[in-house]
Amino acid sequence: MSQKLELISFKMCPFVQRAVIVLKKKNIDFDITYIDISNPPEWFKEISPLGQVPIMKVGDEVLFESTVIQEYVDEITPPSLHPEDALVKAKSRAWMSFGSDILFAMHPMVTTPDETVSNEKKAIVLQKLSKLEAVHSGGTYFNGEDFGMIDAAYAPMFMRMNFIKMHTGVDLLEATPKMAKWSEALLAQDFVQESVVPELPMMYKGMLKNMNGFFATKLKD
Ligand SMILES: N[C@@H](CCC(=O)N[C@@H](CS)C(=O)NCC(=O)O)C(=O)O
Repeated sequence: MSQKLELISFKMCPFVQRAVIVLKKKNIDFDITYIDISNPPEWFKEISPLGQVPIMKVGDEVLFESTVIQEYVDEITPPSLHPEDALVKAKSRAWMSFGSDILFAMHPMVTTPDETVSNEKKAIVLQKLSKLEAVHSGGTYFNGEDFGMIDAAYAPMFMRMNFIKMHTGVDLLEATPKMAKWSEALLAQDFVQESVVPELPMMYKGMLKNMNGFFATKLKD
């Protein structure tokens, strides 16, 4: 690799974390710059096409969209973390995209003050998890015993589900045992634990409290 990669991040963002996991799993040296996404600097607004993190600077070029960044990092640092078989790889990519929909339902589930809306979002999350349960290999990771790109895409979601369980007692994985086992295997990996700032569990609790949504009423102590 000729140039050092630079990831632009927001500490709480699960999408940025996907790319960080791939970079760490592959032992790639990279820079990370944190911004406050609710008050982004001018230089960020100028270079981020959607005004979202993650973006990745590659020399003078800018990449956006977490899974695209994941794929780019994987492609320039062979061997790939994707399965070799084209069909298995295509299916993995489809289920990676499915994971983004779960993250998009989880955020309003915990932040809306409206109990009915929160319950509706929770039902969406649980229904999607049961679909995922049906297609999971039953092995340590999604496709079997090898950690892959799809595992990097889902680990940030499981980390946040674990924070929710830890801080509110709500266990989103209680009806999906393969998901619970998968989560445990992913969260035990050093490169997953080291893909976030150490204070993230407390930041997540602070976010639940500050957003004052329905899940704030469930916070322990
Ligand atoms: N589809 C995007 C989603 C990224 C995303 O939603 N990032 C959030 C932070 S976690 C963001 O930048 N939000 C600011 C905004 O949408 O204005 C991806 O996968 O990279």
